[in-house]
Amino acid sequence: MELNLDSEVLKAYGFNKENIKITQIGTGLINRTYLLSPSSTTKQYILQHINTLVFANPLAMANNLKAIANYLLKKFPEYLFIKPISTIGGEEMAYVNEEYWRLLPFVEDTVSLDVLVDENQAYEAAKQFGKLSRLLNDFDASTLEPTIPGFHDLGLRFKQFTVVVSEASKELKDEAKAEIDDALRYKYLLDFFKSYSHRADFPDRVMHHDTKISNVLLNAETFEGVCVIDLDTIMPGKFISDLGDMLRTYLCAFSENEIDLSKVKIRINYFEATVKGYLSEMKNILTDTEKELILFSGRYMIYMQALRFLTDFLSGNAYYPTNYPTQNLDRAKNQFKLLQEISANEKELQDIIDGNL
Ligand code: GN1
Ligand code: MG
Repeated sequence: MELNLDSEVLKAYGFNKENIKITQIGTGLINRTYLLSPSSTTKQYILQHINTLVFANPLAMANNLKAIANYLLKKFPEYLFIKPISTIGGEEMAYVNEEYWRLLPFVEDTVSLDVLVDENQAYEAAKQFGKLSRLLNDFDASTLEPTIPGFHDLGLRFKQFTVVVSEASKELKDEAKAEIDDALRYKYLLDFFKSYSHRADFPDRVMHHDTKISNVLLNAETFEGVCVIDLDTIMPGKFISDLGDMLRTYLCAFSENEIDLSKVKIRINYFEATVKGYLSEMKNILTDTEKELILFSGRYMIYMQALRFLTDFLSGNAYYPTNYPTQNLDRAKNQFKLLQEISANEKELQDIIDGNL
């Protein structure tokens, strides 16, 4: 396979192409990730190419990580925070041929899962993300720079959707008619959010913003949570971003790529495990308003992801890589089905939340 990796990048970190095994790994849609195994040591490394079409300001990303790493090291020295390794020139990232790369340590004896097959994995993952939020509770989120401005701003995502609808071809709009109708029908979720957004006890926190299961490392034997990874989108946000994306991605046994919608169902026990794991860290930190919005956080994130996939389909699949032309439309269908499942089980899910608060 063509690795698409300039040997100058390796040199920036003191590696030599001849003495290193390089494997492309990971399933992220945005950045390319490689596992480096130098023959001179048993240590392994993760090398990532940063997609600057998405992360237009890699320096903001590097500065955020540095500030958070310093804070955590000082206040919670035991906490395992995976921060990038500097180049031999002492830079946070390698800049080669107008592209940014960064190197991370590979954490031994851990696994990253693509699907959850046991509810304890949901508990452990939610606990890890909750723990990061708890440890950063006193960190002033306003000192961080958004690495993607408006990333989880539902109002902005809705606006982008309406603009794209007004510009898309009739053919694409006809194909996506049912999903466009769904997107408009669920707009009440945005209005509901707006009615809360100015409350004093609805703070901006330091959020990870990408809490899917593959972004947590679990112990390879016990499957206990070890640490969180993929820290590009750490920036200020509402608690909704982290808990909501866990609810979006942990409850169904099949991913957003599943096209058989009869398989898109929620697993109540995974819901309970996710809520329990998160609250084991955050119960005493969340405000009353945030506690009221626990179930809503899932709805917000699922709706936003549906809008993002649908918007991308209508604008010619410019953002999310696809394997076939209608994949982003199928992903949107999948997310709308998931949203419907949350509504159908609302009472039971809310009872679980209430029982754990
Ligand atoms: C992208 O690259 P990846 O797979 O970690 C996206 C997330 C979406 C996710 C959907 C920077 O994440 O917001 O939820 O795809 N990240 C960015 O699979 O857009
Ligand atoms: Mg990511």
